[in-house]
Amino acid sequence: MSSMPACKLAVKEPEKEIIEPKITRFKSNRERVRTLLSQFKKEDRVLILIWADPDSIASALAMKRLIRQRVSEVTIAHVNEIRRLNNLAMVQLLKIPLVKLRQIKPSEYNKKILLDSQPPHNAEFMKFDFDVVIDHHPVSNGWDAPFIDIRPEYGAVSSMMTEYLRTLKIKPAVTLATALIYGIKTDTNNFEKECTIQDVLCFQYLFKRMNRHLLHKIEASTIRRTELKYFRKALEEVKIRKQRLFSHLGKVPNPDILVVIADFLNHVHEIGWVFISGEYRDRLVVIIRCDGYRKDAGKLAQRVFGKLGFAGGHREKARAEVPFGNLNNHTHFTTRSLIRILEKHFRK
Ligand SMILES: [Mn+2]
Repeated sequence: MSSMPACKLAVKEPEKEIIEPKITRFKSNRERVRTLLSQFKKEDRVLILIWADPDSIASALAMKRLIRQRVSEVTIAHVNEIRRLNNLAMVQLLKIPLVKLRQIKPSEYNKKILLDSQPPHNAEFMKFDFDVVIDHHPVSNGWDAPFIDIRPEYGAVSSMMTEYLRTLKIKPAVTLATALIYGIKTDTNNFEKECTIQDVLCFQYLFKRMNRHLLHKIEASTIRRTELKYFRKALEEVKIRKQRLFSHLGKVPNPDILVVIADFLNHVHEIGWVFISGEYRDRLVVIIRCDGYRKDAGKLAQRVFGKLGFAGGHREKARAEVPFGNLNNHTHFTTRSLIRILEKHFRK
């Protein structure tokens, strides 16, 4: 063995107190589950805390299933307002028992679990000492817990929770399986984002147990009844120039409807680009769609709107938000104004 020269530059720094979470490594799934369950006693009242999104909601439901018969009480509380229609549909259709953190007294619970997050991710979470933290985001510093399971390589905590259930040979009910499938699909963007073979295997396992009608209804719930009128407006305003479709909707109550309409109009045959804009809180919001083939929506958004406000996205999807004050002749913005801003950049 060749001897390495000792590094003379290594000066001993005064030790700073950085708390690093002690992530336990387990030899097997069995050992991991056993250690998790050993954190709880029959008389425990358990509070599961989440930032509610499909992955965290499904994971919380799975955790409740894992421990509900081993403790005296399990409550799932969320710190954020649930606004996305898909997520509201998920909670309603799968009858997921959730309460807002504000509505309960955390001091009435002697055990606390954090799922799909780490304490530094949210000021509300930092107020608590957690007994269990299970997550798939990169590990953050400044906290610790008796049981920590963080696997950043996983696409979803829903997959990790599915492994816990499988290890204990608990067969998920239809609602739980459907929730977990939706959690995995959402966080991996239907497996288009990075994930592991475990995510795929969990998906396959859950697929047999879920209800595809429920899943479809959850995934399809993207439009409020009150937003239907914006489709009429969008269609009335549509102008097509050289396979590019433009439509400005005027004031909108929520920029999400612009996204829904842009995705819808992106289905039109022989249209290469879709530009849908609207006014939201004194800003012009522009949603851009294209097929991404020899086109780059993100770069175009940057080029056109980058200096005026926020602009960004990927090859096939992009978004820009510009304060109206930064636009020339912004007093009466129309579909023609939208065309004028963008056409300049296409002529180059
Ligand atoms: Mn997640």
